[in-house]
Amino acid sequence: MTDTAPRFPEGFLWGGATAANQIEGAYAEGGKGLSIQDVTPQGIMFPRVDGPTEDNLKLEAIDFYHRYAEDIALFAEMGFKVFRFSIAWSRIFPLGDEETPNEDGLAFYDRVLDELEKHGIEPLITLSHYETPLHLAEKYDGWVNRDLIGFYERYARTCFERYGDRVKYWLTFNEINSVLHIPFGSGGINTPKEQLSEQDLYQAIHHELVASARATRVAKEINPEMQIGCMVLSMPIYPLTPNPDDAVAVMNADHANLMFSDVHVRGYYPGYAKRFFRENGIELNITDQDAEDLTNTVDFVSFSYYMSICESGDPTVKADGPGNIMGGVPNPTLEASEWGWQIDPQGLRIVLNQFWDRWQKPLFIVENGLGAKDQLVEVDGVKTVEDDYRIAYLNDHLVQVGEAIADGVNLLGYTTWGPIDLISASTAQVSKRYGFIYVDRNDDGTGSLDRYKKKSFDWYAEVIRTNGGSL
Ligand code: BGP
Repeated sequence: MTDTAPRFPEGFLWGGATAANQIEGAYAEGGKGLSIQDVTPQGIMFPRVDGPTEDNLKLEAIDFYHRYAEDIALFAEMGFKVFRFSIAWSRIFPLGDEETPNEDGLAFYDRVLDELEKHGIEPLITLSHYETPLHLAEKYDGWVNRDLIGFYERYARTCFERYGDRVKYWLTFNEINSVLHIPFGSGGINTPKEQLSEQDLYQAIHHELVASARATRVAKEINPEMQIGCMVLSMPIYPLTPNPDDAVAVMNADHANLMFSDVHVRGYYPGYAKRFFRENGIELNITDQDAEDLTNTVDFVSFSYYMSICESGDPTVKADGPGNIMGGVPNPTLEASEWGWQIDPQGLRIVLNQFWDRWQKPLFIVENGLGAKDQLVEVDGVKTVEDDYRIAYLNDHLVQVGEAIADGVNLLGYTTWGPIDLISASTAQVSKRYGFIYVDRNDDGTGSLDRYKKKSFDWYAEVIRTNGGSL
């Protein structure tokens, strides 16, 4: 590569990413069953309640269910090449364990795909994005129960058969490693976290890994052109000091997360995982069929990236920074967002190199962005948000993505998180905004739901138009 070569390859997939429960609303329309999101009005990190309540903003969200055509047209105006969204499992199988899918739910995603096709936007679909059907959580304790493998396989097969000739890129589970910290939100595990044994947690993880691999096998049977990826929450972990104890702590913390992609890419549990199970009295029930299923490895590895953390081998050092769902020690050299997420553009280059070196599989950044409290203002009679802070965050991160590509990393694309304001997963509020498009909705549920372009809208359109040349 010469200095003048473009940093982003031709055909690079620029776009944005969302999840059904954070945009669709219409929680009880079209035959949809309840999902775990419908009973977590405070966000996925908080305890559940008994049923849907009025204070749960996700029940209406930003009404994408009815406004998808208008929203996709705005994405097209920015020049999106790809749009990541999830299918709400409980729209297709309202309870999760029934045999026949709900046609109304399937037809909704046909319409979304029609609209994307009209604008030449490639879909990227997440099959399970923190949206386990509530019935599966309540009756089976979510992924702790082996039966979920079969239910998920049926759901995945239904989606592949219906959409497999028009959708190339699929992700099996959003941020699959987050189940370590949010067992209900991520794995539909109804047993409260404090009462959940490590044995049950890792058995649940094993079931998800097998289900993911089975989905990959089924997809290839239906249409070998389909590309299946795993999706992990990524976070570079730095030693807090040069003390080797801290470096070992980093290695262990890395392993806890890397295991998920290692199994997805290699098709078996790595040695460090077996040691962890052995030393912690975890005896996984792995059948011969499971071991065989796991050999159906992924085509690419996708991940979210928001922040980095530090780790220390000193047990007296305080872990858990504010707003940090994955634990870790705050980095004294970095600034943080209003929610305590430490901003580290170079960390993205580090993760890209680490993942590429480790797996030599194409990578896909499927979430990155800045949650901020935006102020709607009027400029020349037009309502907008002057979100220079968001432009700076994204620009800095994309410069590092360019560096990683120059390092030789094979990267398929980049989708910002929440190209349109949506309901935040951790807070369940709308005021933690990520979008290029402002949605007039407030945390108290008021607002017209009208859409307005922010300053970053034109900025991102230019980045895409120049294939990164304007960065
Ligand atoms: C990821 C999730 C998303 C999303 C994002 C931002 O963990 O995959 O669903 O919401 O984080 O987090 P938050 O909405 O809490 O700001």
